[in-house]
Amino acid sequence: MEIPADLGRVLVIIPTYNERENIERITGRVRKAVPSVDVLVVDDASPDGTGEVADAMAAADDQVKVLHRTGKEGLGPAYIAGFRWAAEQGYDVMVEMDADGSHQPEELPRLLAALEDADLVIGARWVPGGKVENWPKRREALSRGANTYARLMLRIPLHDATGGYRAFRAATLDKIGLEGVDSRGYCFQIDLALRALHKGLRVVEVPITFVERVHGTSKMSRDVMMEAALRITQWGMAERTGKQDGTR
Ligand SMILES: Nc1nc2c(ncn2[C@@H]2O[C@H](COP(=O)(O)OP(=O)(O)O)[C@@H](O)[C@H]2O)c(=O)[nH]1
Ligand SMILES: [Mg+2]
Repeated sequence: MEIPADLGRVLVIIPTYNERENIERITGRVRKAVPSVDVLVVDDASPDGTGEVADAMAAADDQVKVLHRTGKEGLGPAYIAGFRWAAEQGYDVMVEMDADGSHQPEELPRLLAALEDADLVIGARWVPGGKVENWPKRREALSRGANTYARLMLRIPLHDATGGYRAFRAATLDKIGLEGVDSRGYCFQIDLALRALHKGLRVVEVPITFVERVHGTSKMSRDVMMEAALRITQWGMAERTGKQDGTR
């Protein structure tokens, strides 16, 4: 399927940590679903050899690139490195996508179509038409709870602020400014959405079907959850007391 030509050059950024069994399949699906887009794998020196698998794909396909980082630093720093690389290469749209098949490449044309009238498009689970498949009840409750807390605490009109299937215009990332972003885990997603809203940018949610991974394991951890809970609370308090740090 093809995508709106006026959006310009699109890069799908896939962060990986131990995704050896997933990375070829997801990259192949992206290349097949939307042949005009390029793929960048950002690997944090995965011990399982994901980086080497990605290198082999890049050697065989000009539209696949790899960024190797020296160690596991979390999702946020991996995406920031990917965004910087994309900006240097002159891409116009940066897409975030998980490696594990949870985000379906076949839905990408719909996200990109919505970007025609938006600055940031978030693929959302917790909106009418959004779905999750095979997610344990516990994970669903956690995600719904975190999103409700974020919506109320931060007074934002989003239902899936933690969602990690997204399309940004390059100009959106420029306006947000990534210098002050130091969120590491999933609260990185909330951080960027909040910054975009505070800049008055158009943030739109599009329903997606999120499919739980079959291979490999989740990197969700207690630390990641604590970081998100603490940050949401801090940002919410800062908003209420008028002590925003100026970047938001
Ligand atoms: N480069 C990099 N990728 C990561 C890191 N943590 C998670 N990821 C990737 O981010 C995506 C989402 O992580 P996942 O473990 O599936 O989270 P979940 O879906 O919330 O359980 C996957 O592609 C992971 O490989 C990290 O520290 N560095
Ligand atoms: Mg996952």
